[in-house]
Amino acid sequence: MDEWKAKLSDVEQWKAKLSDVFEQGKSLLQESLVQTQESLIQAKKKFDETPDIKQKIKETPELQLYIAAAVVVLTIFLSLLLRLFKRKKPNTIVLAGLTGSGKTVLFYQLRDGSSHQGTVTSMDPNEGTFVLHSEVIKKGKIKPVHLVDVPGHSRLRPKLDEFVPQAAGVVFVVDSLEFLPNCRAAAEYLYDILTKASVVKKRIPVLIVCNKTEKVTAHSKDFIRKQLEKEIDKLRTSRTVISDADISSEFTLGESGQPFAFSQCHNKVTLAEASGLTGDISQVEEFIREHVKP
Ligand SMILES: Nc1nc2c(ncn2[C@@H]2O[C@H](COP(=O)(O)OP(=O)(O)OP(=O)(O)O)[C@@H](O)[C@H]2O)c(=O)[nH]1
Ligand SMILES: [Mg+2]
Repeated sequence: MDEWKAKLSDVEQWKAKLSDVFEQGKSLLQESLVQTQESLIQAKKKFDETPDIKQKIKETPELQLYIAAAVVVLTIFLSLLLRLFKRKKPNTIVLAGLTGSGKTVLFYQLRDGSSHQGTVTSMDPNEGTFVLHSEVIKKGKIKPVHLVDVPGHSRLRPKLDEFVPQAAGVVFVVDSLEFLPNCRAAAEYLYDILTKASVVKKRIPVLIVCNKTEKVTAHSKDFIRKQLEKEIDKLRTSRTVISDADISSEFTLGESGQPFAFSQCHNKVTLAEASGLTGDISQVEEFIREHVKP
C-alpha cells in the first residue's frame, strides 16, 4: 500500500513539473510573438518613411532577411519543379515484326554477339537491359539499352502497347527471303504501329530492318520499301472506310491525294539491311545509338 502511495506522489510531482514547463513555454511563445509583432510594426514604419525602394531595403534588416528567405524558398521550389518536369530520356528499343522474321536472333546478336541458333517461336516477350555487345570493349560510361523483343504471334502483339509508348525507337524486322508471301501481313502490322497514337504523337522513330540479307535470294531494301508503301497505300483506303463508321483514335497516314511514302510520316521511318544470323547488324546498332544516347 505504501509503495502505491509513493508511486502516486511521484506521478503528482511529474504532473506539476510538466505543467510548469508548459506554462513557461507558453509565456516564452507569447513573448516572442509580441517581439515579432513589434519588430514587424517597426519595419513597416521604417519602410513607409523611406521614399526610395532600394534605400528601404538597405535600411530595413528585417526586410533583407525576408527577401533572402523568399529567394531561398523560390529557388528550392523552382529546382523541385524542374526536376519533376525533366523526365528521364527513354532507353527502350522495341523489336517488332512477323513471326519468323528474326527478332530473337537479332536480340541475342545485339546482347551477346552470337545468334543462339535454334531459337523457336517466342511465346513471351524477351527483354533485357544491357550495354550492346559491340560496345562492351569501349571505354567510358555507356548507357545500357532496354531491349524488348515482342513475339510476332498475333495473340501476343497487344504486348506492344506496354512498351511502345515509352520507347526511344521501334525496330521492325522483315524477312527479306520470304518477303512476298508475307508482304500484306507485314504491311498490316507496320500500319498498326505507324498509326498508334503514341508513335504519332511522340514521333517515335521506326527502323524497318530487311533481315537475312546474307542470302543472295534476299530482296533488296528498295524493293521492300516500295512494296510496303504500296500495301500501306491500299490499307490506308480500306481502313479509313472502316474507321469512318467507328470513330476510333486511329491516325491517318501520309498525305491525302498522294500515294503513300514513308517520308510522309511525322515520325522518322528509315530502312536498313541486316543479317542477324551472321552478325551483320551495324545499321541496327547505329539506329539504337542514335536514339539511346550513350
Ligand atoms: N538466313 C537467315 N536466317 C535467319 C536470320 N535471322 C533469323 N533467321 C532464322 O529465322 C528463323 C526465325 O528466327 P527468330 O529470331 O526465332 O524469329 P522471331 O522473329 O523471333 O519469331 P517469333 O518469335 O515467332 O516472333 C530461325 O530459324 C532463324 O535461324 C538471318 O539473318 N538469316
Ligand atoms: Mg522470337
